[in-house]
Amino acid sequence: MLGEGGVGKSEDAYKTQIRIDDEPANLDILDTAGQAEFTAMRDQYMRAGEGFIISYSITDRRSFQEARHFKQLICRVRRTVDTPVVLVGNKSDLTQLRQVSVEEGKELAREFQCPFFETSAAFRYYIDEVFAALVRQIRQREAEAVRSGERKTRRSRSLWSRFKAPFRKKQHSNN
Ligand SMILES: Nc1nc2c(ncn2[C@@H]2O[C@H](COP(=O)(O)OP(=O)(O)OP(=O)(O)O)[C@@H](O)[C@H]2O)c(=O)[nH]1
Ligand SMILES: [Mg+2]
Repeated sequence: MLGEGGVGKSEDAYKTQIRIDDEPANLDILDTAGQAEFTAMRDQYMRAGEGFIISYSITDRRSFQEARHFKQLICRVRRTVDTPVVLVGNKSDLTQLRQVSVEEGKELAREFQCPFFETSAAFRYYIDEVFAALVRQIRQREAEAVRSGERKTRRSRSLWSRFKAPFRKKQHSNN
């Protein structure tokens, strides 16, 4: 979960198993902080993550402008433009406070070549769709990697485990 401070990332963060397209998917979501982050840490999780939800708030134009920076960071750290990403405009329930139009969101997603959703974490609108879309992107890349004989996905999984290891003790999850 990437995005400016206050856009609503933490409302969606959890670790769980869900079924997507009749196949189980283990979601292990890292809720990052929008502000005051150590760059070294950010580079680590950007390298380790399998997919990214870039979120902004439709009530905060600044957070929308920041979305592009997060995308650029991902590309730079991973040295590829081909990373599973979903763009999310959150707080869609706050229509009176809207500063970013649906069209602008769609336009940015076209630029990123990724799926786009306007969500309300508060009302759980389109949250499941976001995770399903991200998992589909990840699966698509995995299938392509297998076809081309790469073993990249296994490597990125172990990177993720290593990255998460120091945090595990603090969590109440049982692995
Ligand atoms: N109305 C409305 N409020 C929301 C929504 N999502 C989050 N909020 C509220 O927005 C505020 C910020 O949400 P957080 O989840 O803490 O934001 P964050 O992106 O995690 O922010 P940082 O942790 O500072 O990076 C909280 O008061 C949430 O209750 C939403 O969809 N609609
Ligand atoms: Mg947060």
